[in-house]
Amino acid sequence: MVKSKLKEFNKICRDIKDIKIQGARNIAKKALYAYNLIPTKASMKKLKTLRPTEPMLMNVLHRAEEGEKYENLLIHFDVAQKNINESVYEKIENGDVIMTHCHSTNVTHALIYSWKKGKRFEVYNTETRPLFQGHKTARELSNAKIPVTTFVDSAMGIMMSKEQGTKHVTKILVGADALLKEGVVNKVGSEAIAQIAKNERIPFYVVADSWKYSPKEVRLEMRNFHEVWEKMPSKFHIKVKNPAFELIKKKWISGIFTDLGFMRYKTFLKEMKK
Ligand code: RUB
Repeated sequence: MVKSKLKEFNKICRDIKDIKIQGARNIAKKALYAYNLIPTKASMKKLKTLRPTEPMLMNVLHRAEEGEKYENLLIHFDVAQKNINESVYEKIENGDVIMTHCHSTNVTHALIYSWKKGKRFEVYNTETRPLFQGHKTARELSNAKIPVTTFVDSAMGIMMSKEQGTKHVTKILVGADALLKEGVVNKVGSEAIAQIAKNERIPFYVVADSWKYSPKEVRLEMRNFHEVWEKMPSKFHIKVKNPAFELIKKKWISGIFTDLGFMRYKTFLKEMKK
């Protein structure tokens, strides 16, 4: 029994480290589950090293360490998502063309909820190289019968304007890894999207659990270049950069949907300071 728990614990750690478990919410939830399997100081230490740039992971582990019950912590994920779903539903209008980037559970769940509750819209999404999390987004939404069109990442300009047969995007919803004083950290490409959105006068919204807030700075994760160029011939000495995330400065953000409701980003930061 203990051996099988250890095996499961180690597998979760490997999967988080290898990005097989991805997205801030999934990582935090799975790490919490792993800690509940083996609630020792050593396992806490190990879990904290897996993705130190994810505040939600750190926040839930810290709460567990402080003695908050596993069941109560788990409830937070669902209650937060329920509140997010309601406020996203309120904002979506029939006929919207909603753009999203990467894969965010907070975003896909809110879109699926809104669709099931009767809102009719379509989604444009990026494929999100190099790991193609956009495929996961497209599959989830399509399974829920939401019309989806996937674009190559570099078509983000075309995606947002009315060119080459595309419709004009009416809203952008992206998830978040970290909610910081200066802005929001999310998948690389997010700030470029936010800047184009500003030019095109498209509202750019962030959808995220408030437990992604961090009062401290967060280092941005640089990932392995093999994700980008798997078998580079050894005769080449080409540097490859693979930044996974970037900061979207708060001036580009039109508003944020969290478990506290919909508000301007500045207001959200004030709430977090209370
Ligand atoms: C995932 C990503 C997601 C956020 C939010 O990047 O940038 O938008 O983590 O996700 P990666 P969620 O796949 O490289 O971890 O809403 O699921 O917490």
